Amino acid sequence: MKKLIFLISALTMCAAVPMNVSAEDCSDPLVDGILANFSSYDFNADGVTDFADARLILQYYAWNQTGYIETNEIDRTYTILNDEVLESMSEDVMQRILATGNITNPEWDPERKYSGVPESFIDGIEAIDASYIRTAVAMYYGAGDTNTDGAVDSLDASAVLNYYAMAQLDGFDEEYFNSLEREGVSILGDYNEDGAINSLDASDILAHYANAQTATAE
Ligand SMILES: [Ca+2]
Ligand SMILES: [Ca+2]
Ligand SMILES: [Ca+2]
Ligand SMILES: [Ca+2]
Repeated sequence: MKKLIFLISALTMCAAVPMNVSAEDCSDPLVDGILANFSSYDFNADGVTDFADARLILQYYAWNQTGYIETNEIDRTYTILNDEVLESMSEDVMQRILATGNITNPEWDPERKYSGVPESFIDGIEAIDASYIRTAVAMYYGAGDTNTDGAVDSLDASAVLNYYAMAQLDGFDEEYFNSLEREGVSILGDYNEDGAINSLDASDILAHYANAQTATAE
């Protein structure tokens, strides 16, 4: 259980995951470095670098933590690692992760390296590396593009509404909680940056989309 708590706390560290993803709010040389070489973090080689690639880092980390590579057993407390993600982990993916996935590493700024985070949680491929990649992905696509397809449009608005409706009604079921859709909305869904993800964001996204359509038509 201790490991899980660290995993979650690493994901919510400000330096790694700002709620507000504009560049001025979280300029970080490590994030800048990822953005400068963005395609080399496409660990599953599907042509895009997105939150799924950040998850692969978490998966790799969980495997190391639980000895999966040795024993073929998975600690199911890492519920974010669903079967679909597990199946996608091939030798090629691991090689790519080993090549570029260690964002915080022994060459990292020593002043920051030890500020509250144990060294052993930094030098290897860890949750904090996933956090940096997630932050870079969020900055690359920007607020509102919850499905990271490069457009802020009606698909994003309906994903936000779906998230909001579920949060209001029954809460998130396990499948939705583990989904990339939920992850994308939770990170990029606060389009109007008021600290909440709700129908206002959906309507602002639709307004943005309508304006963009009008601008294109003119
Ligand atoms: Ca990818
Ligand atoms: Ca690291
Ligand atoms: Ca989108
Ligand atoms: Ca909002």
